[in-house]
Amino acid sequence: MSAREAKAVKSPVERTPQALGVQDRELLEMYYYVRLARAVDERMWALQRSGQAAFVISGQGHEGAQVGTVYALDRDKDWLVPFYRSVAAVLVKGMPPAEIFLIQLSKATDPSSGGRQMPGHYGHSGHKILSTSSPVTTQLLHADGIAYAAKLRGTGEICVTEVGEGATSEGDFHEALNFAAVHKLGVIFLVENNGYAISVPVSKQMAVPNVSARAAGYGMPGVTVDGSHVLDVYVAARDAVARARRGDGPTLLEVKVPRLTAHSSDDRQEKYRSADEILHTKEHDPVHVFAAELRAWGVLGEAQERQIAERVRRAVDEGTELAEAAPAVDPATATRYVYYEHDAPPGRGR
Ligand SMILES: Cc1ncc(C[n+]2csc(CCOP(=O)(O)OP(=O)(O)O)c2C)c(N)n1
Ligand SMILES: [Mg+2]
Repeated sequence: MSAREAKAVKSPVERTPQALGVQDRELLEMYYYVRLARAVDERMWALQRSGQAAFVISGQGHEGAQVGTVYALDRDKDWLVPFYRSVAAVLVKGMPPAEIFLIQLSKATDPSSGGRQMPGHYGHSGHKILSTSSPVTTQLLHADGIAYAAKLRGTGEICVTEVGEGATSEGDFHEALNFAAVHKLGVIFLVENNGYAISVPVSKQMAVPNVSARAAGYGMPGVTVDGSHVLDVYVAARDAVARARRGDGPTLLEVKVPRLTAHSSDDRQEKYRSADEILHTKEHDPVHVFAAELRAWGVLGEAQERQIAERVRRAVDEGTELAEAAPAVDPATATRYVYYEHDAPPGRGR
């Protein structure tokens, strides 16, 4: 075990999976998704750098926060209202890598928008993933709407929505949290705090160290967890899900995560982050920290590691091939869903 891994296994919360009632099978499934999300993300960059995709907005570093949280949902019944870094979240919710690459390549069969949205704007009606808008923080109000409808209809569905810490400065954040708390809605507000809003550090965004401190002002629990420790995220999310399911209302779950890439493929983070900081951020990489923890708990051996790596490699390669072979969008349909089409089939442009 390297010095970095030895440091990593000392979780601030010395809790074991057994004590928390989490089975090895569940931990290994979460680890698979963490690894899958990283590999899908790396492939997205390769597609962009080779000129096939226009743009990448990465989830690298956010995998532990998203896998730990979405894994706590009933993935068939509940809803996800994602943001642009939600690669891991949409995978856990059921979107296969091939569909992520269809979105990335803006193909006609892209399930989010048929090639109409920018890459990173995830949505999938079949998997109960709400379509993503470009203005940050609007999605929190959509999550409230979903949870309010579920409450009125008595369906028992709950909703996770994701947002960055910078976006919590928007007025929509206040409105969404206040409304959810007043009406005791089953929403989990997952704030993925990666320390930056593009180039703006969190210290210029807010005068409190943790976003979760704001929860008290709305009358809901606020929790801050280290996103490198996936088990800790999962346990916090499990508590929030149980509270929402009981009808006791929303939770503000802040997960501190490392931003392991530039903001997007259009950004150069070396302009505003020192080389030293970029290097040290890697110490919090959830892929390595979680793997070290699983080994220390005796959950992950070499054979399983190899098996998981092979499964991930196959899923990413097959997904890329499927997406690359898929048909491009027909330019003649560019205005579809924007303007009324007289001769469109029912449901198209009407
Ligand atoms: C309303 C609005 N303002 C500004 C932007 C441009 N913008 C896109 S992402 C972003 C930074 C958001 O930072 P944060 O919420 O911390 O999320 P992160 O990208 O760090 O995950 C900004 C300012 C936008 N999309 N919408
Ligand atoms: Mg941020």
